[in-house]
Amino acid sequence: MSMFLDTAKISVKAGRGGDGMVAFRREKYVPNGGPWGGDGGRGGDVIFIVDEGLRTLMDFRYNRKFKAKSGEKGMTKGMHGRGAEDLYVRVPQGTTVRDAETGKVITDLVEHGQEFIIAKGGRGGRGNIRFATPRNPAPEIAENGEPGEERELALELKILADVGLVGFPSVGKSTLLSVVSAAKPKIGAYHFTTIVPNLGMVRTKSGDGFAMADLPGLIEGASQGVGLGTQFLRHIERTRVILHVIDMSASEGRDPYEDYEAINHELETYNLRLMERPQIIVANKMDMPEAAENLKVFREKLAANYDEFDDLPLIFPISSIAHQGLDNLLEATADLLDKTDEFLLYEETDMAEEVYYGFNGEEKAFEISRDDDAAWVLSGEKLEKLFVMTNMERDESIVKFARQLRGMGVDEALRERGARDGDIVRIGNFEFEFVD
Ligand SMILES: Nc1nc2c(ncn2[C@@H]2O[C@H](COP(=O)(O)OP(=O)(O)OP(=O)(O)O)[C@@H](O)[C@H]2O)c(=O)[nH]1
Ligand SMILES: [Mg+2]
Repeated sequence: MSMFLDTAKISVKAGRGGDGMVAFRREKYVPNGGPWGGDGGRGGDVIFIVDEGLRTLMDFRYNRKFKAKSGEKGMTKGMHGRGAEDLYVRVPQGTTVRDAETGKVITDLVEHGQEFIIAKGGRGGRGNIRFATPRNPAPEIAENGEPGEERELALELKILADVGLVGFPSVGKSTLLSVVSAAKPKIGAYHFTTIVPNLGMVRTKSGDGFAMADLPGLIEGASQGVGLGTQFLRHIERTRVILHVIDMSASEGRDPYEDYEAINHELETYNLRLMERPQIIVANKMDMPEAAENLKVFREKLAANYDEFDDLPLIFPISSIAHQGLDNLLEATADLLDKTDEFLLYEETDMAEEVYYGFNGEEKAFEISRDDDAAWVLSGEKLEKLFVMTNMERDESIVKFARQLRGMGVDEALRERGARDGDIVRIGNFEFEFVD
């Protein structure tokens, strides 16, 4: 995976419910049969499904809009319109879905096969059969279908690497990945050779397997966006173990221990939880002449900064180029992975509280404002939903809608605000007169 696309903005729209039907039974010699119009079918949902075969969000680059089909209209003879099929959208394991506007996390999709209804299809409108009453046996009324939910989403994918290689540029992270896995990352004697993470599958001698990612080099200020900055620190968020790679030969004239502290400082600044992950120190480039002496000094400095009761972090001296010390490092990494639980990325309370169907109690029923021409303007999610579900071409539907408004307390609220008989009331581009 040389290219790695890890964010995508998409829009999803569930199918609209089919409109209910107004129809009457026509029988020979019976001038006015009973109502016979069926309900509309439900609109299709848009459903995310996790597919572990996908590794990137690349597909979403070309395909950003997902729309489920509408339900069919109700039919005569009381037959229901057919419901639309749901639209399944495959996403890679580890996709985080956020509301694009608020940035709130809607869901984290982690398990293969996991499904999540991201946009709920509209319910079908009721046909006129359903409105028949003893007093009105032949109603000319039917509902329009409910609109499908529509949302703008931001998808994020963090590499599902178990182990992340972090360190300054050119310390040998990619070289290490290339000698312990089949990955072929670019290696170079210049900084920021790696600009997108590479993932490799590692198998230890004793048979354990894990995924390792080399990450672009960090530098001081990375957590504030310096260098390749936070966009890559994000990739470490899902790793359970961090291998902190250090150039022990100090080939660039830096001090290995200062490097070690500087990187930890960036991890800490970016997100405290990164420092909760267990770290193994990888002392690389031990094939170089100065390395052994530097390692001795490094150990002393490390010990001096720890209480005698604290466990010192593990240090593994290796040479990626000479393939030395690798087996021990990998076994120790696998052991540490065994002992480390997955990190919950978001606290439960960060999740958006959302209910996916119908009207929910917290929805504000309606709001009243005034236009420049003094007309009263009604808005609000619940009211607007009722409005679009009303067939405004039929008097009976309008009467029903008026009754629903009264039931919601709209009339009373208008009166309180000073509306008078004959004032214009507006919903969208529909107008009617206020009747007191
Ligand atoms: N002597 C020696 N050189 C090494 C060793 N490992 C890597 N190098 C060299 O160090 C340089 C940088 O190696 P990379 O693997 O590209 O380093 P990196 O940490 O991935 O660098 P960035 O991607 O730029 O952050 C290359 O010239 C490597 O050949 C080692 O064990 N010994
Ligand atoms: Mg690299």
